[in-house]
Amino acid sequence: MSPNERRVGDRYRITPQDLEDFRRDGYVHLKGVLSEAEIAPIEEVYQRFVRGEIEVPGKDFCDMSGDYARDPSAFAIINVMLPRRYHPPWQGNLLERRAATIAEQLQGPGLELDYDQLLAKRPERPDAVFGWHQDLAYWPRTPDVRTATIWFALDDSKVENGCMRFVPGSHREPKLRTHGPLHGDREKSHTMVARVDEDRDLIRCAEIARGDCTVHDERVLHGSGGNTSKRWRRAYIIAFRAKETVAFERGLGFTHSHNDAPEVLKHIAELARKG
Ligand SMILES: O=C(O)CCC(=O)C(=O)O
Repeated sequence: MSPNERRVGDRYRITPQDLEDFRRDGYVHLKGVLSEAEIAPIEEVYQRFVRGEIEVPGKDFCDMSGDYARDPSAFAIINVMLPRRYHPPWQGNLLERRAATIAEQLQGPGLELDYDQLLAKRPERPDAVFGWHQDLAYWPRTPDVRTATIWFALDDSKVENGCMRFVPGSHREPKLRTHGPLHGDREKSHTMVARVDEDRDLIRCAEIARGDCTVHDERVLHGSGGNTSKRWRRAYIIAFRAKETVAFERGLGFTHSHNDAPEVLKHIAELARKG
């Protein structure tokens, strides 16, 4: 089925092979989720965020490869948390609607949009490395952990500009890997890193084209390398989780904002560690 045939209104059709890949590897690559014409209005808003024209308060505009003290002009990975909160007209946009249909086909009914995020790697920033991690290490565990995180590419995403890398099948390991904070502690920077043995673990680079996405679950190990190219590597991420899980998170005061109260973030980290 061509991408044209897969896009039907708000829906993107998943094949049995996609489902098999997702279950076996913990992630799947989907081609042509948006057409070039459909990307244009999204890209226009995206660039306003990158240029700082849409106000994003506090730590929700930060560098995912550095610490919070870094000046925006020095950001290697521009991270915007919860863009739909800071630009409400984005709520219900075409990517959100299509992504919801993808999440449902891969993980079943009863999911809702938990958070969105923009991650833009500046050109010629070999330090724009996103450390290895499993998303569940950041989150409280709930009875229904189903997650579908849509990672949508606004640029061709290749090894040289820091595409996503996965350890396929790692979502089936019985325990999460140990994670530690990248810089000092979580107050200084949000990022945590898991130990991955790059000689022993099977690593697959997910090179995908503009308009494609990968979808990953909550347990698969993933990260990305630096950007040594002269091009940006821009991603728009939308994560869906079980409705009850999202309600539980919100009940704790956890919204995925880096501005959530420090005691909430500490509590979440404790819960995540206990498993
Ligand atoms: O964009 C990246 O390099 C990392 C994204 C990521 O870790 C995620 O979406 O869970």
